[in-house]
Amino acid sequence: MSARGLFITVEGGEGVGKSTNIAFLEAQLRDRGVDLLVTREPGGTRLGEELRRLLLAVGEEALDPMAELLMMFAARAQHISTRIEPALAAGRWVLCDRFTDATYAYQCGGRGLDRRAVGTLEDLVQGPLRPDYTLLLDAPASTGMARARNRGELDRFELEELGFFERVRTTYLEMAESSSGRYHVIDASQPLEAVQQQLLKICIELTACWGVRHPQP
Ligand code: Z5A
Repeated sequence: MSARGLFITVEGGEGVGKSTNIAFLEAQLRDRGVDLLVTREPGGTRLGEELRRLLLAVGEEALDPMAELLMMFAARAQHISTRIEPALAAGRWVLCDRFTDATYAYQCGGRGLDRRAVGTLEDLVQGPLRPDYTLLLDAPASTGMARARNRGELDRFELEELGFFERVRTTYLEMAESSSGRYHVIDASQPLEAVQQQLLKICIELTACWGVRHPQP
């Protein structure tokens, strides 16, 4: 039986560079022989992608924050049972663009929902599953918003005001502060080359510390 894989999540406010840097991390980890599943939340499965479409759509009916929270966890339940757990159990590493820390940041920090409600759903849906390692790409909310707005049409979250994204950032930084070593915070307001130099160091350290299990032929 293969050893369990490493579960890495990448977090941050909008436009901090998650997609750009996940592509970089993926290439670096694969180059070092890591058998990797790259995925995202909300999404990663057919159901999850369908829920993502509904969550990001700018509709006529405002989405109730509790409905939004439950949709995030419905997508997560499907994602964990059909993709994340099987990959980790087979010894593959999982690199996930956002996970439950995003729920604490957006639904609790941003929308003001009770952390205990999220904690209850987290235990119910995930059991003991938690990320092993979390990279937080941190930048002032205004920097991320400006980058995202340069890309064109805005989704339902991207239409939120600056204060919403400032609360999201504060919540992420509080989680990083109180997490015992799981978080690694990177200053994502630096030029991309400087961000990626730090990511490269992390890839080297992670593959050295955790060992790389090559896929079975
Ligand atoms: N959400 C939630 O509420 N609760 C949850 O539990 C979960 C999610 C899981 C969709 O997520 C929404 O779901 C999200 C939170 C919510 N909404 N928001 N906001 P998403 O991750 O798909 O959405 P996003 O945060 O908006 O991601 P994004 O817009 O794709 O941004 P990004 O991936 O972080 O950035 P990027 O596309 O890589 O970079 C943006 C631009 O900046 C691009 O032109 C880059 O070339 C440029 N860039 C990147 N890095 C740099 C640096 N260092 N310097 C200069 N320019 C840079």
